[in-house]
Amino acid sequence: PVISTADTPPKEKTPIMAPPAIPLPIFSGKDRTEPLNSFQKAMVKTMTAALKIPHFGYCDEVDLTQLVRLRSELKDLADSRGVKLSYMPFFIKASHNIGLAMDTPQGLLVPNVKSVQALSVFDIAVELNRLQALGSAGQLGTADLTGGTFTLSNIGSIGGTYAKPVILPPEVAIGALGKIQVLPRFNSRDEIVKAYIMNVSWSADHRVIDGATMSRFSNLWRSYLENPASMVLDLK
Ligand code: CAO
Repeated sequence: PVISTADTPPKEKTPIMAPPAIPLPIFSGKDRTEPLNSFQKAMVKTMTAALKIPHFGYCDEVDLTQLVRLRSELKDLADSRGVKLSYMPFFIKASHNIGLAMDTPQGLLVPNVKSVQALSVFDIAVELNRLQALGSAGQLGTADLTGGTFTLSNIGSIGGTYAKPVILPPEVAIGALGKIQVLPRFNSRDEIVKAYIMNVSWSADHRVIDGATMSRFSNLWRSYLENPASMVLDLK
């Protein structure tokens, strides 16, 4: 069909913006052999050991609408104390030394926030800021990189909705967090509402954890994040 445009108002001219300066890849056409650094060698060893574990996967979606609102209320307060408050401190608090996969200039590193059970969300944010600053400077040491019991991998801060995370031995479970998306969902009155949805993908060692245990854990973790007020009540 032909759509008449006679009645449509003339389009406003959009100002021409300079394109963002993104460095273009350089194709030399030649192969290059690069030696692995010590962090990359450790990753090869750990991930090869990891795939000897019989993994099972379990995915669910989490409605973060209330958490998104809560964080926006707290973000400026944290900023005024010199601390960046992302969603990670909440994700970490809702689950114990919690490791977090970190994309650093040296490659993938997994430092951990110790004794999460004794820390407030703000304390976790302070610790996360410290680990991120050390990670970016390539200064994470053995104390921060060992002693984790469970890992969370926020791949959604880069992109992607679901993942199939690989367990970091000798841990027995890991969770990957997808990007938070604004999506339509039904509320309890059957109305369509705007919701902030994030998918979580768990992998667990089936020699130690069965699917029902994983599911019960995921339900509890999800319930804290979907009702962040309950974290204030229940979690130290
Ligand atoms: N969906 C949407 N937005 C997200 C998000 C998500 N899942 N995760 C983070 N964001 C937002 C943050 O809220 C923040 O927004 P504001 O500027 O509004 O505060 C912004 O993205 C930047 O966050 P961040 O990445 O600096 O901080 P973080 O605490 O969320 O994550 C860290 C820290 C270290 C987990 C992350 O930087 C990182 O390295 N992620 C990659 C992990 C990875 O490589 N996993 C793969 C392992 S297997 O190879």
